[in-house]
Amino acid sequence: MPDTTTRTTLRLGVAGPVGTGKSSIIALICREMAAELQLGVITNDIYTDEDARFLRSAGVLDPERIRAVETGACPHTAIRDDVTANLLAVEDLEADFAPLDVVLVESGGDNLTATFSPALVDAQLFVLDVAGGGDVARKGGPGIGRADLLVINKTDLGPYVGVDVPQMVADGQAARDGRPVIGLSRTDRASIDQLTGWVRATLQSFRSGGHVAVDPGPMAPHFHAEANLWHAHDEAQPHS
Ligand SMILES: Nc1nc2c(ncn2[C@@H]2O[C@H](COP(=O)(O)OP(=O)(O)O)[C@@H](O)[C@H]2O)c(=O)[nH]1
Ligand SMILES: [Mg+2]
Repeated sequence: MPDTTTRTTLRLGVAGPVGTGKSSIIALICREMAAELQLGVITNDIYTDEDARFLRSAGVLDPERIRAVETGACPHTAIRDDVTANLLAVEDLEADFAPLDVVLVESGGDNLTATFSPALVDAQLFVLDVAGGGDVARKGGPGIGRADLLVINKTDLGPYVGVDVPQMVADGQAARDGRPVIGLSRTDRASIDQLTGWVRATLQSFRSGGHVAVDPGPMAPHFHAEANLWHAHDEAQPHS
């Protein structure tokens, strides 16, 4: 478990499937909050540093504060089973730019059920998008059910993809036992304010000792085409 008694930098994970808007949300938080908070970013790409390059080119943060961890074929492993490379990257960034308020860690996003280990992040948000279909929120899973925040992104696309956004948000809420859900769009100012308000409140609660890092739980068994093997990732059977 991270030592939250001596750290003042909140490590915030952003997980969710590819294309749901993780990099965009990190860019949004940087754009909205960089004047108020000292921020850093770690990305987890499979073979490239594409997410880091996208974020640097967005011009919302000093490019030096954005670093990529290249994770190989299994990005969920690097945020869950063996977090060493990520932890070193986070610690280096925190040391180089001390004192940071928040380090955002983007997951590689290879799997609907991949979540962060509490050994790496203090809090995590899980991102779904409206374009992925209204029924995804109902499917549950560790990230949807137990991440600190569920973001249902791209609500502006609802009318174009035939998704009832309020229903999708309600389904997310039903899966979460009272944990927060935000329906987000980069075109909806009120939703952006909700997101930055959540980041602010989570940092405050982390620093006052009121926040406990939770493990959303192991990911679902899944298939690795390259290894031609099924894996069940859990504590008893770590990834090899
Ligand atoms: N319509 C719409 N598109 C969005 C929104 N946020 C992100 N996107 C788009 O979704 C695509 C994937 O975003 P990205 O941040 O790269 O997703 P990631 O793979 O989860 O990091 C990009 O084309 C973004 O421009 C939004 O609020 N509304
Ligand atoms: Mg990305």
